[in-house]
Amino acid sequence: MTEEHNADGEVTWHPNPKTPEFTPPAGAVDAHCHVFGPAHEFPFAPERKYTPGDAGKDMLFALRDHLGLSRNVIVQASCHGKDNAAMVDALESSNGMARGVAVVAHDIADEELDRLHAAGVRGVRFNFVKRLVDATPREVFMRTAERVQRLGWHIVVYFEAPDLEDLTPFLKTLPGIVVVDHMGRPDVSLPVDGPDFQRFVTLMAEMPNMWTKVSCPERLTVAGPPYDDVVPFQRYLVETFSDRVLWGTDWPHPNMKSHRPDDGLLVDTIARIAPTADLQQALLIDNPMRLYWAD
Ligand code: 0GY
Repeated sequence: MTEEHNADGEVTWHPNPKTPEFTPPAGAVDAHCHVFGPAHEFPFAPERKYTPGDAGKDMLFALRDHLGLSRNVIVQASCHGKDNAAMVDALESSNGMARGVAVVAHDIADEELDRLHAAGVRGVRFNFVKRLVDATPREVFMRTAERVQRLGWHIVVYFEAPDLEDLTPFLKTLPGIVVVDHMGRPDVSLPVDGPDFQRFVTLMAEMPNMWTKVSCPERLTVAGPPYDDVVPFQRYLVETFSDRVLWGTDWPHPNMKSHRPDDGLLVDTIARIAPTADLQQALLIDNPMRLYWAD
């Protein structure tokens, strides 16, 4: 362990990411990032499975500007449980340049959902990753999914590839738009055209209401930066489902142990995963604007 690691042995975010060589088109959206604390103001949840370092809104907005991005979608992370206060505070400080995805209890009051909507929340996240959260029964998630339809919210689901087969019937019955985090976390040591990744591709083809984030190469990679082993998976989805893909940094990269991701390098991968101006426009602007800033 070095000074770069926190008490849980996790590496912290990169303190001075490179200036990207790739210049994002004006108005580009980082559609998957988080805020952590600061803990003295926004304490972490007692039931959390990891304790990150403070990585608050000011750091996020400075990073956005450094990377040449314009907007953020801030996704409630498991370390803050169902207390969305840090995320909502960031939305309210963003001059309309950030939207949010919340984690809520099934019995949350309608008035509280309205308050989250007014702050800029446009989706709710269901986390199925066992190392991050205790399991929630599917019927509880379904009830929440039905309740947020009146607000036009979408559902963000986070699961790992081995769970896809079991989850498929549930995913198919979710109402509205369903956004899959991090491409369903494929095993990138397997071929892009092999049965594992193609199971996810087939589901995307069968479900016109399913979108995905071509994010998280830092966590999926076996080879390490510059993520040559993940880019083919991202590019495949961008080229096949160009109007249903989102991109995000995943800053501040919770639970990373292998290396400290450089967010400038992550921006540089965009040119490889979306090789034309039209694909970049869809991935970075048109798609996230349609999903998060339609109203
Ligand atoms: C991510 C991925 C992770 C963590 C969370 O909610 C979370 O704590 O999503 C992870 O550890 O894979 O999207 O940030």
